[in-house]
Amino acid sequence: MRYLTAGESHGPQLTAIIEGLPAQMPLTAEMINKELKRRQGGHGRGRRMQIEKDTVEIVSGVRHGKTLGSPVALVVKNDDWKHWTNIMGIEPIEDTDEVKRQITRPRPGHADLNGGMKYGHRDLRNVLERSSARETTVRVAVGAVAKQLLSQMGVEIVAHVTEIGGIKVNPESYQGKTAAEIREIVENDAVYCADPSVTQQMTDLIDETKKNGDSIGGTVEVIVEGMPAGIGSYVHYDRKLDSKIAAAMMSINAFKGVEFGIGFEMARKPGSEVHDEIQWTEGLGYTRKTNNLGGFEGGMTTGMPIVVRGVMKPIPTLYKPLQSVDIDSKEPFQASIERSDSCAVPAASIVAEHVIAWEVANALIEQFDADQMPRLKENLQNYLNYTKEY
Ligand code: EPS
Repeated sequence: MRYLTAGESHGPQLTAIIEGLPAQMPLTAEMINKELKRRQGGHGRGRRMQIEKDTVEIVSGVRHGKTLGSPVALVVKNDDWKHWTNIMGIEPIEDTDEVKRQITRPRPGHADLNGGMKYGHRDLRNVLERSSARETTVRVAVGAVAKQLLSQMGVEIVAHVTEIGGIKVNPESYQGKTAAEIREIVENDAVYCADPSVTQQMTDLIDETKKNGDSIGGTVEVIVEGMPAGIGSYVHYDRKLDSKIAAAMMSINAFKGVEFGIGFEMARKPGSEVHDEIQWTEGLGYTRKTNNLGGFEGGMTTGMPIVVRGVMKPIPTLYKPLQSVDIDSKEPFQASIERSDSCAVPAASIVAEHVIAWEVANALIEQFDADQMPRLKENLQNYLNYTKEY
């Protein structure tokens, strides 16, 4: 499967085209809208989220609630567009106030300066409109389609926030819980945290940060349950599924690092305390005593849950701006102030869940004959039976 997205943050709409979905998969806009709403939530979001009520329109590839096997096109309209029709107008405009309101003071940490140099833009709005995390809306819509495929295959995926600005969850609080149980907790939590005992501290810190005109980052974790062993490949670097997942995590705006299982802790432990011992039981097949490697060996799934975390830097748009340089005068100035969120880590956890859902669904589609949903399910079941007895 593959997909492409298009759209500027304050343009008329976001668009995605997905190619390669199996036919006969149930799909409705309602399934996608539920996820779009979750992405808009989470304590720390700014005023834009009160303007937008993201909903998707499926404009091709689906008939009477089921996929046709043809490309699926998704559209999410930007409600804010009505306030930006001049500044973001598609047609050429005269030298009006809008043209004079150019952005020439790049924000440190954003794509502004490097993007301006790359494409030769003197108005940095031409960069920030596309580099904005607004684009993640339509990637969540695409991921929601992938999640629909996963749910048909018995694969469950959930994301949760594990740290905000130094306040960490206690993993023992959700240890042993299934992805579905974690989802239940997260969906009722203000910062999408699976350990509600730290929620208040996190929301207080976000409020305090906002008051100071600052921003904070954090970490999110994605758990995928129900993946069979041997998905992905060890034979070539670009077929390793863990590397694709890592790339997907890094593709989320403001993400700077990824780890699987016990992650960077592996650097501090001997092999005997890292590798997951193998066992076999009648009915269950092969399992591991631990899951320190986060569900991957040799670029392939082990059959244990996939556990992957990503770190998000603090959002670079600050109400208390940092030092920058005006690209016209070359004089030192404070960076531009744009409306922004003080913390988008909870929202980013939803994005992480969806971009990883896409990679996992795509890996299943690549592994099995997947032109139509019933055959895909049958192939997966046969493969699961085979791996148990292998
Ligand atoms: C963003 C800036 C803010 C965020 C936006 C991402 O938008 P605006 O400039 O319109 O206030 O709200 O996020 C979204 C619109 C969204 O849907 O997540 C940025 O600069 O990246």
